[in-house]
Amino acid sequence: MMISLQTLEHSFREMLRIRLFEERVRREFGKGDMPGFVHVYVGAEAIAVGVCSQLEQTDMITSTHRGHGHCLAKGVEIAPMVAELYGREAGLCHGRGGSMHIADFSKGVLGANAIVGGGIGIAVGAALAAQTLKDGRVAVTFFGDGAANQGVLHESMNLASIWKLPVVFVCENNGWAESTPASYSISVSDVAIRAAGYSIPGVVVDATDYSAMHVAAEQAILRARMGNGPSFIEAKFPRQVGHFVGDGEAYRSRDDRKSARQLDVIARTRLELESRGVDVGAIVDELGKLIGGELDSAFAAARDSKWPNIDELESYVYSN
Ligand SMILES: Cc1ncc(C[n+]2csc(CCOP(=O)(O)OP(=O)(O)O)c2C)c(N)n1
Repeated sequence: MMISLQTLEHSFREMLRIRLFEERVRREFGKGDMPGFVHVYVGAEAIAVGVCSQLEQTDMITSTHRGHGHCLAKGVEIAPMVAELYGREAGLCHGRGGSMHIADFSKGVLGANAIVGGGIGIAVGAALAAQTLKDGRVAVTFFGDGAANQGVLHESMNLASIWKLPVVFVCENNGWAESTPASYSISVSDVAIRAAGYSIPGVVVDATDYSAMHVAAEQAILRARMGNGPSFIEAKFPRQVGHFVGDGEAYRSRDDRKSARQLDVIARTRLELESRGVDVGAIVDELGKLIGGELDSAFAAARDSKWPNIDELESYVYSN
């Protein structure tokens, strides 16, 4: 599957931006002053970018505990995201959320969610709102293979199907739910098979192949946009890093971890671009400086910025 060189190069830049962000988060987390647990999106970049680069700003997404990549791909700005990671008032959620609860309604990000599967029903509700208002928006929900075994997915797929809601279900199957292998916990070879049980088209995509991911997302988004109802994409890739930053993965063999790292979408896309004549080294240098500089100032500013006032602990937690 070939997509235009321009699209591939643009998407590579977006994926690299996420990778640079996450690598920095991993390093900075090690310093010990970032509160809570952090789960990075390393290795899954093609999924967020393949989908979100084809959405409008007004389209809506729901995300997971591993949500930085979704936010960045949907246009959320780096500095207030980093301030949120540090729990500061300048953060997107005024520091009330942290890594696992970043939301930015102005960009259509209805929230990361620490409840596994928690975003699925919200996206279906958002799709119902769009259908009722006839405003042409679509909703996308990202969730993991672990979340695929949650009841809410099945109720959501059924409702989305009978009402032909403009929603795309995107299962990010990295082979693991914390320390539980998908091969143990999922009753079918491919989660996408389950979509047929709800008369929803389901496809399996190799998420280390950017072009394949882009094309699958394009078809599903178009179908939703045209009013033809939901689709299900199972994007498969091997988990390259621990479940959370600091996870030693004692439950996983060295060989498995090594082979996962060899199937990296950034490296694969780089080779594809080079074979089509692009000077990728120049892009890597350019973005390294540009995003590196942006990250330097975002992390410095976040660490220097003010904590929320304890008297306002409950502000922004509930709507007025
Ligand atoms: C309802 C619920 N059950 C359990 C947990 C604890 N937990 C956090 S992440 C996780 C694994 C999720 O796996 P998956 O959905 O495959 O996403 P991944 O971390 O692999 O991206 C679990 C069990 C939780 N946060 N919420």
